[in-house]
Amino acid sequence: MFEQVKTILDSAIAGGELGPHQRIPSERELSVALGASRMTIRQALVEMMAEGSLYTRSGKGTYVAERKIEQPLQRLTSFTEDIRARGSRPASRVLALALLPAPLELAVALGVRPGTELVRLRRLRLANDDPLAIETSHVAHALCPGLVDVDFSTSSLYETLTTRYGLTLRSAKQTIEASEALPDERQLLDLPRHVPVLRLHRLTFADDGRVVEFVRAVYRGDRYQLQVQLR
Ligand code: 16G
Repeated sequence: MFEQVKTILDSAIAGGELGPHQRIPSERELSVALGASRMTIRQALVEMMAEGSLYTRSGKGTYVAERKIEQPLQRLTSFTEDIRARGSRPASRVLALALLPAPLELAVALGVRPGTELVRLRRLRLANDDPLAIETSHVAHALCPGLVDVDFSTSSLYETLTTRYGLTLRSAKQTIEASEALPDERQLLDLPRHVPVLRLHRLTFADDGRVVEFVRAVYRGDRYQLQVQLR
């Protein structure tokens, strides 16, 4: 029975009858309208909250969440491209942009000697001013001298690497894990309690096979959906 209630609500959201940030009817109203017990309604709502299609505001009711951002995994895309593709406005809050000598782990990942100068760019990524992800990118400074002077609040890293430094980004190796958010990540992402995050690591390669970028990213689990086509 609760699966049926979920299906009805899911289709109302998919069909646009219930739009993002719209308050849904109360448990009591839904119970009357759908002829299901309040316990059944609650079970459906709890599951939909866990899936990220609904959220609550304490004391104010239950609301429809924004549609998740679909990141296709078969193509190498940037955050800017993913956000623009859904008609939203990408931006960043630059949390750090500095040079650092490569510690061993990063040196191994990027295929450079430990101590090699790297650019480290840590950004809070926003779509229509909503925080969605924290990304920490590392690029060998020799590949992109002057990158530390770029204003990344509006610029795209991939566009900059391509147009200013002539690097053609060709492929990437990415790992994805579910995880709990750390307190500072939770705060930056404005993450509701109990919502998990996705941790992504990406090694991005140029067309000549060189590693260009090593990224550690934390994405809001309630706002992201990773899609892959299996053949
Ligand atoms: C994506 C990439 C990231 C890259 C960024 C560039 C992950 C998992 N993926 O988010 O590696 O640095 O795009 O975005 O982090 P930009 O060109 O909009 O700056």
